[in-house]
Amino acid sequence: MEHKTFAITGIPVPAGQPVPVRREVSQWATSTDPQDQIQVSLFVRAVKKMQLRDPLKNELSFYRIAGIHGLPAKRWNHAPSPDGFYCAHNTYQFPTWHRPYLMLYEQVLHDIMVQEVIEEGISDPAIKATWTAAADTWRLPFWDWAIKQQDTQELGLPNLLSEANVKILKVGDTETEPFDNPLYKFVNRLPVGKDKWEKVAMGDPRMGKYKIQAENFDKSIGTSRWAKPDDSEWAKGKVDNKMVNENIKNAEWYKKLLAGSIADNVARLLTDDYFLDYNKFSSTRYAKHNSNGSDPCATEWLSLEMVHNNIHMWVGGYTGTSTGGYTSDSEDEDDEPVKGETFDGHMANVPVAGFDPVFYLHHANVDRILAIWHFLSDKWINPGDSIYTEDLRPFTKDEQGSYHSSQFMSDEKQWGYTYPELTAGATKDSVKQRVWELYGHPMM
Ligand code: TYR
Repeated sequence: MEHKTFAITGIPVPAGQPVPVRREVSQWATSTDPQDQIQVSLFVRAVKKMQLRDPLKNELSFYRIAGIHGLPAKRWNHAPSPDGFYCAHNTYQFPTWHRPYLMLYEQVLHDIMVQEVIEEGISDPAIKATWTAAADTWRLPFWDWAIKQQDTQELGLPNLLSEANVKILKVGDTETEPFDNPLYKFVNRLPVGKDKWEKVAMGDPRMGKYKIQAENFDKSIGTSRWAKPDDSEWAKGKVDNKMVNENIKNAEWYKKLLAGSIADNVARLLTDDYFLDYNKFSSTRYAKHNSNGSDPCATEWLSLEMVHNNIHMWVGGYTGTSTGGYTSDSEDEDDEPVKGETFDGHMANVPVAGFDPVFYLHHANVDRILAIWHFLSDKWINPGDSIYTEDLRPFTKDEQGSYHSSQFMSDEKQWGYTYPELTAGATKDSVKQRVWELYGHPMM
């Protein structure tokens, strides 16, 4: 090998400790536990530092990692050029491709916490040890969009994902300070000279060749949610989280194939019917191949990917005419969907979805549902299927260019993380009970 590739191994589990847990973001961010508060500060600061890395020089910058998913459709990690985009959608690789993608994001953030935030910011050895221990047990939080958030007591985004400014601990301190929230939106910058930044469009020609699918994303230097692409503020990135929250609350399934609340559908995905077959559970591909009428039953349409698709649209925003959508000033729940208004946002478009920082917390919840399903079903991809051993490009497990494959992706604990429901001592009964408590009885 001429070049070393990036070894995605998961964050090491600290010696003698249980496998660390990916936490539900709204509980974690409002926790009064000192270690949680340190972790929130480290996480927010690390995301910010990653966003400020030079996208032209650093493959581990936020721009380049986000760009693995879709645009700029550039080679990453010496992998062969993507055939279109690297990301896997409408295929049975959908859940397993996104698993090492999140592990990469998590691992890079952990490295930034330890090597930059702590190393540069703390000199006192005892405080440094406390903050390092917090970083080593930190794992990427998940946004459970099916339940009411701890801080708002409503369905929708938690404050950590919706506020432009957040209060976090000062580095190495027990006092808080206000911080420009990198999870609210991502603004793409290039360093030009010492301390000077130039803001560049996410699809700037200097970033490489690609085809734009949705209009006006080549003009955006900041990510948007429910914005109007012809609005003067579009380029900066306009975020309307009230619209995100209303759409999540209304759960008007954008393809009208699903019905019921988000929780209903998550509960249904975690029932016996779905424990028989990985394909049926995992991807929209199944419905495409197996439905034989215009009104197939829910079990043919409902898949993990289908629920996930709808969340993308409700966070990003989409045009009211075809699908139904609600304006932020509509107080009345019974309001008719807006007609003829054009909304858009990064999360609603595959080529640019990874640029919105909410993407990774959304996908952590998708990954969690996958982990719970695997625990309850003991199923995985059929070893006879070709995707079982196929390379999950561009993700390598060592520095010699060996790719991850779906075959070895089933046990998240082996990769150094788990979820609250699946910690030591969990049994199928305890997990089913917990699913029941969280999501209720599936709609009949
Ligand atoms: N394209 C998907 C749909 O139409 C939604 C989606 C958007 C999925 C962005 C993934 C993504 O990254 O259902």
